[in-house]
Amino acid sequence: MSFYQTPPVLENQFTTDRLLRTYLQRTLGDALASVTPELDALGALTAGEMWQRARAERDDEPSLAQWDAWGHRVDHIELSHSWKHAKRIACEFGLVGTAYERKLGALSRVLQFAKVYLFEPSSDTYSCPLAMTDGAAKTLLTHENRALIDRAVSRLTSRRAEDAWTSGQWMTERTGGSDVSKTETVARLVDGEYRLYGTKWFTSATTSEMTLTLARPEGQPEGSRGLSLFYLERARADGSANGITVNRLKDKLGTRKLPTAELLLDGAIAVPVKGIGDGVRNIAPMLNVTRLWNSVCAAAGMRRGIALSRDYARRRLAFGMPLSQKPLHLDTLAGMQAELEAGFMLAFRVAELLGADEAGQNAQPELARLVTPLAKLTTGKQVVAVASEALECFGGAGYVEDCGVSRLLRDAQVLPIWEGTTNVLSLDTLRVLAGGAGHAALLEDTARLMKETKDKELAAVASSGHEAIGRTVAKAGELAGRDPVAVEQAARRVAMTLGRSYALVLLCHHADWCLRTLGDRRSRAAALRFAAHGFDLMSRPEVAVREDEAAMAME
Ligand code: UCC
Repeated sequence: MSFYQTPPVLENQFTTDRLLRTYLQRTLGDALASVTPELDALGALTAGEMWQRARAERDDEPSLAQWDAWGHRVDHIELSHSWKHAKRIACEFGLVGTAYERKLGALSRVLQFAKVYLFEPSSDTYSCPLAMTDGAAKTLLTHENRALIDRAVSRLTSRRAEDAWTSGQWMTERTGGSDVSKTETVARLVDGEYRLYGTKWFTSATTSEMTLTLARPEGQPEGSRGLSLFYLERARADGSANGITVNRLKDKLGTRKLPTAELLLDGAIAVPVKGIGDGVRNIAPMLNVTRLWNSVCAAAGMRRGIALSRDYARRRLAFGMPLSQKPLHLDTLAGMQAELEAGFMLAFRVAELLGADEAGQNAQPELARLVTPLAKLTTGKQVVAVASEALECFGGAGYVEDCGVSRLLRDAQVLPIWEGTTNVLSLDTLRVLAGGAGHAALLEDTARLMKETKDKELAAVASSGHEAIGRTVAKAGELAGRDPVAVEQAARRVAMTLGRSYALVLLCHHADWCLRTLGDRRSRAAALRFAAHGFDLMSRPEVAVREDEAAMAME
């Protein structure tokens, strides 16, 4: 009889996730019991119906109809079925709402992001509009714009799919996605209301009911301070388009279900969110929330790749035994799991800090400001590497579209790009190091975590992480004072060292808790393995060969 390989099976993604469960046991304590049924249900859905749908409907992509049969410009974007389905699930489980209901007080963000972590890999990137929706609600509340809060926030956080809105975040123009200060969109005051004119070059989830965007009111200076933050709705009160036309949908490597469009704004009516000027500073609350979503979604992508690879390793026989018994394959899976555990700790630490800040308990804004870009840039790189390994775990089958694994890699690749590339976030890290108390807060936090880590080996490894952070902060400060080119050149190594070292210290702390409380040694193994992968990238001498290197880079 011919051989046919059995495909991988996903079990309930909550009940089978040791990392998520031990983390929630430690952080939520007694409150975990009350939310377990909800997480259990979402874990079943994401492994079952949602995952099957995402695979079965992989060719069902959004489409744009610009004209109707009679020649009217309509710009109708038809969404994939899985997106319509995902909206209902997102509302039902309160993927955004959980954070604003605050039933778990300071830990509400942890619960919310546990849901996001379960939901994301089967959502066909519906997590993108949810991230921006969360960011928009947070931004409107931060700026205390009462009229806009009354208009939008209950819709953005609603658990009823019939009422719920999502939001866009329209920042990128042809002039650049990183250097937003060059934004060309103009805001013109016409009969007492602002109208926007310009082109938005990448608008994710273009079907959202509202958006936050940047434009330069006429007469305002160049640069990001002359920009203002605007709120606008996609349709006017009579249902007609709000001066928005869709030029085309982007043909992207991944996130194929996400309708990303180029838009023309031709008199779109918009409302300033927080007066005129300082648009970049005013949109920052949104950026920080979406960067956290990005980090958690990166961890979620790693987890899904590992869950599939692990199941497959038990089924796939080669050279006389299952892959799960092959030392080298186990070593590969262990390396992937170690990266996940560290990235997970980093991403969820940001969620803890945001939740604490929102609940007014033990708020550490300087630490949050520094570790948000660190988590995003660290996990964004990790997920691409881990997703690539996951494909390789399947051999040729992983490279074939209907296997369902290849999408993980294509979707992972956006995570180090949008919401700030690795280099832009590395420069943001330097900006934070130069400007505030972030590094002192980070060292204080790692010192505390280190002290609470009792296992000898874990404590020693945590201590190396703490020391690497201290050395790196000192080196960056010294370079900044002496040689601005050298510090910019080293920015990625600085940021990666801080991100990976902090992740290591957090993981050692968690592993120690697992060891002492549950007698479980697996996170300990993950911490030691992650340390062996390397966390201090600053050992390379900065200088001397700089000119040669610059020449070598370009030729
Ligand atoms: O990609 C996009 C949407 C995709 C969907 C997202 C879904 C994500 C999750 C889903 C997972 C599946 S929208 C485009 C995203 N674009 C970006 O992220 C922009 C990247 N570029 C930067 O971040 C740059 O660093 C800029 C734009 C911030 C640099 O601009 P400027 O003009 O040079 O900015 P400045 O002068 O450095 O900063 C202006 C002010 C400063 O404050 P003041 O005025 O008090 O000195 C900064 O400290 O803004 C402050 N600021 C911040 N504050 C800048 N960044 C931040 C921040 N992150 N937090 C707080």
